[in-house]
Amino acid sequence: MNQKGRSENEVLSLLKNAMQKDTSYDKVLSAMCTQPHPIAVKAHMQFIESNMGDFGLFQGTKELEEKVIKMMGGMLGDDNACGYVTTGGTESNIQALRTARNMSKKKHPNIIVPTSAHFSFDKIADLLGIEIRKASLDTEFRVDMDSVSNLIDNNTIALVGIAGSTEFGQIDPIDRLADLALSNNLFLHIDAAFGGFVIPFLEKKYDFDFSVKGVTSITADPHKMGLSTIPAGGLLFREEACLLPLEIDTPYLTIRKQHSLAGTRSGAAVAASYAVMMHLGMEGYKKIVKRCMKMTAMLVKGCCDLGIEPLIEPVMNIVALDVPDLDDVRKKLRAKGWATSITRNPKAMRLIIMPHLNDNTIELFISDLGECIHRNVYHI
Ligand code: 0PR
Repeated sequence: MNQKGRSENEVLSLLKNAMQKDTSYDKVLSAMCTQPHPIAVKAHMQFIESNMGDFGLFQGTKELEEKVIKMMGGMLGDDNACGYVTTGGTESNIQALRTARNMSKKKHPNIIVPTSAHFSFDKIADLLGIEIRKASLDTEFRVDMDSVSNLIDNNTIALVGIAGSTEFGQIDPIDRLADLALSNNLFLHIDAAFGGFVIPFLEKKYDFDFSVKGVTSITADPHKMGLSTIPAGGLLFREEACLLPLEIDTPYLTIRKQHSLAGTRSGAAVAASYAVMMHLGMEGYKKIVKRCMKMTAMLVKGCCDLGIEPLIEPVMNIVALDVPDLDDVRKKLRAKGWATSITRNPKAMRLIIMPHLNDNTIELFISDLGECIHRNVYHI
């Protein structure tokens, strides 16, 4: 740090320079986050001082958090669900499995997740000392039920289903996982970090939430398709009792107990989530998802016209494309400003069609993709 402080203008100009190196979202097809809704930004600024780590001091924000959880519960099939606003999908997944572990009291616990599970589950295995068993997928990248059944043993404490997998946007057969969980007396956690704010608004209906008997907890993130600010994740439990194993005594705070993993945590993101959910309502999110799905269909059609097929018919606004010479094509696209991503197995181009995109961007991307591929053919 400098001995002498710099003027505000100087500092702001340093920030401006730094920001110029950040990628603007215009050509980003690799992100599950997006530009937050303007009302979320306003609310975030308004509550910038609020700390939910000591919510006795911030009763107003605490009430907003309760309302966010109530709205999310309603969206996810149980008005009476309980939980809290986390820092994101990783914290929600950690905390859900921490509850499962603490409730089970098994000495050598294991959990079964699909191989499509987000890497936060590998962090869970390491942090919580839980063995993580990976069930294989079917040809449509849903978890294979036989594989899950075969992995269950006396030390299994929980099953995990993904509703909106990170790489393929696929939804596991949650109803069948729930049957298996119920018959084996297991905790069932659903990772809908991305899909939580998408699936309820799709034309096609999927059973993936608390409306399915046997689902114990759900991760769903306002800071992804919820259009809130970062850091806003959501962790919901069907039963209030599931919060108890997370509680820790906090004798010197204005609150007696705390159940979050983070200590100090953002009240601003809580207010932002409340504001955007109140403002958009179910209808508003439905419109946003409809628009993203329309762009997704447009992208798939354009790619098919180029001879590039998706690995599966997209279930939500995530597309995995079978692009020849993938690494080379992605490099060329990057040189044209496009940020794309990949799936691991099989390796394909992964694109997420978020609300910050528009029809023109999709057309431009298809045209640039065509150019990059044809240039490859020409070189051969
Ligand atoms: N569960 C699922 C199904 C996810 O897709 C993700 C994140 C998480 C859990 C973890 O959520 P947090 O990152 O909020 O802890 N999926 C993306 C990923 O890690 C997130 C992302 C966001 C990636 C923005 C890129 C990006 O630019 O791949």
